[in-house]
Amino acid sequence: MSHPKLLVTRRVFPEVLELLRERFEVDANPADEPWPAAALRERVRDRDALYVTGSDRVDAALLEAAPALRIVASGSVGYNHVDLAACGARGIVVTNTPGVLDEATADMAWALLMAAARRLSESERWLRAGHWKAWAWDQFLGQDVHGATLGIVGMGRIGSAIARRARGFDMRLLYCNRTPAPNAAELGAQRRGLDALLRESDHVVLVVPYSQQTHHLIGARELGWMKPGATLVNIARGGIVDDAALVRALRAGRPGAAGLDVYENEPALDPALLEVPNVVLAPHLGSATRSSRLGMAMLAARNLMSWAEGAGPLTPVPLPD
Ligand code: 8YV
Repeated sequence: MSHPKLLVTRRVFPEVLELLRERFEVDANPADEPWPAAALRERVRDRDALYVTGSDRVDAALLEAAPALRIVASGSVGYNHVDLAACGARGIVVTNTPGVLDEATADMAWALLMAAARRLSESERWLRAGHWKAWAWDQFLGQDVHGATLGIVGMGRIGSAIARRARGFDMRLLYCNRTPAPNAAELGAQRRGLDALLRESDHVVLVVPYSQQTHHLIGARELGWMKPGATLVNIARGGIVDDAALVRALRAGRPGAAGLDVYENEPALDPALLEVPNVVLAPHLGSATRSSRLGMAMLAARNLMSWAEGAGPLTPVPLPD
């Protein structure tokens, strides 16, 4: 029996490709740069399955070009890059990779929070530029993290992992969710509306999925609710924060600092962000540890393998009716 045809959109770990080749006839992009849209549409034409990352758009135009497509496996927990309604309408299964990246992403939220609150990037740039001539009492004074109030917008799996780490810093914990988090009492977290959370928190971490409802959830008005000197961390998705408004707010010192892993229009971020000193910038590294990325890549592959064996996908994304 012939194997189903699979398209892999970017370079992936060799052991993952090896596994996929056991069950699929694979056409794999050997490069990190995605194929141009027209080339991708051409390559997907006869494919039964598609292996993508969270940085590849699977939109109606692509699905239109793939009449045989039955499954899209994404190596990401987020799935806002996949047109779920169009997949549902065509009976295409979509899978993501929940769970395997929670801890690494929570670590990254803390790395950005600490670096931003204690001005690590800014002071390192200054030091490397040869400006350090003498120690001074008030050089690069940052914000206390220990004993401060941490606001988590989105208390899901990753938000909870961030919250657990806050205990070691003796922090007061607030969270914002559409519904009460079942583990809030165990985490010692109190629920607030977004407005109150932003007003009360010294440090705010955004961990909500991107959707039409969360587009520009944090804009000029919301940034204005934050305490002067507060820290804002976004490890969720670009587009949840209005980047242009954030640049203006950082220049005005409210918030005092930001740590960003994700951006609108990634990887072409707003050049103004590069000019603002009080922001720590990372190139979408939230899940970037070897064990976490390999775990995600393997789970995406195992979803495809399980589907190809007729056992159904392991971690399907619920599709709209
Ligand atoms: C991925 C992510 O690295 O899982 C997600 O949703 O944002 C990251 O962990 C990114 O989407 C590339 O696939």
